Amino acid sequence: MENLTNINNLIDPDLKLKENQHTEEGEKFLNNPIVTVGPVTKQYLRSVKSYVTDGNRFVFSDGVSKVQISVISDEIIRVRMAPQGTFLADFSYAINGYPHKITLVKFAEDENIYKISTPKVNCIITKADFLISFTDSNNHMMNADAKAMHFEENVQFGGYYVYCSKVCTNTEDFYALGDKPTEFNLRGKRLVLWNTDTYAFAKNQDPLYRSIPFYIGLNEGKSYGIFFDNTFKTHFDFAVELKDRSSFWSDGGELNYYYIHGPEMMDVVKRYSQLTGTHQMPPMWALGFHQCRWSYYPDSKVKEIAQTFRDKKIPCDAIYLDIDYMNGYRCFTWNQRYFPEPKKLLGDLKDIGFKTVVIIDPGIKVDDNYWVFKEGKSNNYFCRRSDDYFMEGNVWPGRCQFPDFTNPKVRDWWGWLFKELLETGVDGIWNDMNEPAVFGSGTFPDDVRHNFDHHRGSHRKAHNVYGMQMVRATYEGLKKLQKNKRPFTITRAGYSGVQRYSSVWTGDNVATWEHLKLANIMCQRLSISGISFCGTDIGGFTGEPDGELFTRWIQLGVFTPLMRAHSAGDTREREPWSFGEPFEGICRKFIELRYKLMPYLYSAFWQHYKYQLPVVRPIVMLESHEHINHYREDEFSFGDNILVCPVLQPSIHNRKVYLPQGAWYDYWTNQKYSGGKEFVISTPLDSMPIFVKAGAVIPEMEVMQYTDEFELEELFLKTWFSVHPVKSVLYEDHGDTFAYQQDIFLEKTFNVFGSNGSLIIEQVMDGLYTPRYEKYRHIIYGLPFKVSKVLIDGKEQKKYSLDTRNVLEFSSSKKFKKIEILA
Ligand code: MIG
Repeated sequence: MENLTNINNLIDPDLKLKENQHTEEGEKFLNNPIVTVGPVTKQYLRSVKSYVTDGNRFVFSDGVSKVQISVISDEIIRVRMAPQGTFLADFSYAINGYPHKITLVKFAEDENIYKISTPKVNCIITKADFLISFTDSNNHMMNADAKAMHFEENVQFGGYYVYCSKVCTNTEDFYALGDKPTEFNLRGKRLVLWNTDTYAFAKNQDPLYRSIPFYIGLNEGKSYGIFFDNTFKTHFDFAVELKDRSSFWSDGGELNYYYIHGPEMMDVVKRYSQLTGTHQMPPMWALGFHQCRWSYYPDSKVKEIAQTFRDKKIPCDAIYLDIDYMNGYRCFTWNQRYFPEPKKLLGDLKDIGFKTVVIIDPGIKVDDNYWVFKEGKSNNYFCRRSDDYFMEGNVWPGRCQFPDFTNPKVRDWWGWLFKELLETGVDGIWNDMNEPAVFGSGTFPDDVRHNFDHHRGSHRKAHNVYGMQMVRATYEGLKKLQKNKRPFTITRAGYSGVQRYSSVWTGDNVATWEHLKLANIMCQRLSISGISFCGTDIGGFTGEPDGELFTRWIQLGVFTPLMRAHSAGDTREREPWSFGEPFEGICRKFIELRYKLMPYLYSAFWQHYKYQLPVVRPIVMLESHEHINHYREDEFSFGDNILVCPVLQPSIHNRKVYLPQGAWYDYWTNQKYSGGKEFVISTPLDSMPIFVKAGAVIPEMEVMQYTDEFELEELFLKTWFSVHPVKSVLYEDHGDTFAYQQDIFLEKTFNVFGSNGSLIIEQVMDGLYTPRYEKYRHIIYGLPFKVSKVLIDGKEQKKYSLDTRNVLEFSSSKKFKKIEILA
């Protein structure tokens, strides 16, 4: 398989690039032959002639074109270009709000430049050639235009192709951009964002299902981000055309981007999340194990699968119904033959602790006897072509029409359609095919019109947000209908900001070891692209995994925020027991681990929601200054304190694992490591490399078969000794309501301090929630001394145990303030 980035090397950057807009169904590889035509027609900004200022906004003009530069916060600067001097209406589906933290904006000018400064960033505009660059407060260059911004008229549709081209140094690397199935470091790649249904996608295939026009540049240990908020088909080139250039451009819309300052990569991601929002707290059950299949039917089969989980004592919270539960694939209906009594079925599943998630696609069957079609038709809710014909296309139900989810009225209508499903007992909604996918043609033709929240546009403009607006309609509908209960949604397509409404999965992957590696990379990439709540089809959607591959995938899945096994209907059975022993037992052990770690994962989610920290954090984000880390893509940090390295190859007995600087403990053996280098770790099939940061307090719960199986009597707090102070967070709330947004939550911080003869654990509590359990069971590892005394809030605790490995155990009240363990 050829990586077409090489072919792209040959293209002269100043020639117009043309490509076919749509991928044929089934077409696999970085498809669209790129044809070069015609002479240069691009117009570049010329020298700056004048400017006006308006508070924190500055508009510069070359006489015709205008550029607006706005200070969004001390660390975020927005740039917009109007080729003919008129800006488009300012509207964005991605932006959730501005951080509003502007300390002081200064404006200065000399012979050659204008300079807009905040305490953190300078934006410099050269007068002679209109080049824009960004430096930090020490005047260190972070990001600079290589050429003036430019544009090219689109005669057919109106508007402009818009281009921005940046200097790229030979030490600069690139990250993020959503779901690309390629190396983690994007330097040397040219990529396109155009949501595409890509069944059995291949490594390097581009584009896939989601469009996240946000990337991170990392140069000499310093990071910045560019968020190109443009919903048209966008293009990114990271030193492909020219080794000293990175560029981004779009087939339409405004050249509108945010420069996001770091210098830490974590800061860039946090600030991107401040702009585009984070996930809400998911219902706790959604962090459990999910079992999916295309499709489980009839109802007896669904019950049998669910019951087998219980019989075999393999924890599971959710089971999915794929398209066959519907009547002729009509959304919001039930197949009478396979599911004659859906309410009873869902009730029975609920009785044994199962939540049920059902699929809903965007295509609505053209059928005048079908209420959803009738309502949509009579209210004029379906998409139309340029000359007002309906947009019709074939998907699962046959001939379909498609709601225009970019119309707020349509979203509202769509939201209420879930009423009956919820009354029947459905707990979550799975949105598929929302790129949107159409059989044969791939997607809608370009001329289809959309409301775009009253900012009107053709499908060229609305395509990349269609799926996001569908799942938004779904999420908002569920939220209204369920009142105070948290909705659970999962979507395939999305645009920046989709995380506010949904979790995502990476689409139709393949049961190969290469795909297991891609699964790991893609979740890390999505995570630093603002989408923490993501997962992959565990086991691979198409193709047949063997027991070993499936087991290794379950192990990785424990550490992906969404843990869902799924498979296509033409594959053999694919449940955790399908491969027999020893695989079944090992899968159970790892799914149990997921449940043990639930309080930890839930706390990591809180840190995402509240502090914009991604749940999964790649090594390069932890240690950007080490150049070799720019290429690491296997190991990652799961929350603050756990580092994992999945096993990604068959029949290996050990693998190299890099541990970042500081002390680490092997989760299984408690062996201590001093990080900052690689270690060879043994990897028998029933294990995987998991390390805990020294000084961490990891909260764990007793294994349950589903997240609310019983009330906890105590919570385990596992602490690993450290001489350096370390802070850990434990977050608790109702698990399924929005009360946390009214301060009904409990955030606990544990501060651990160790020395030669003592270990001190302090607890600080914030919030109004009271968990039901009363006690902590403390387990302390790695103590370098013999314990002679344990004090809890100054009082001696006589009851404790020490095992032969010097592991200390004792109980305390959940309200303790200070524990002292003394030699
Ligand atoms: O055309 O609903 O990615 O997860 O099982 C295939 C059937 C449609 C594609 C999804 C997959 C799902 C399947 N769907």
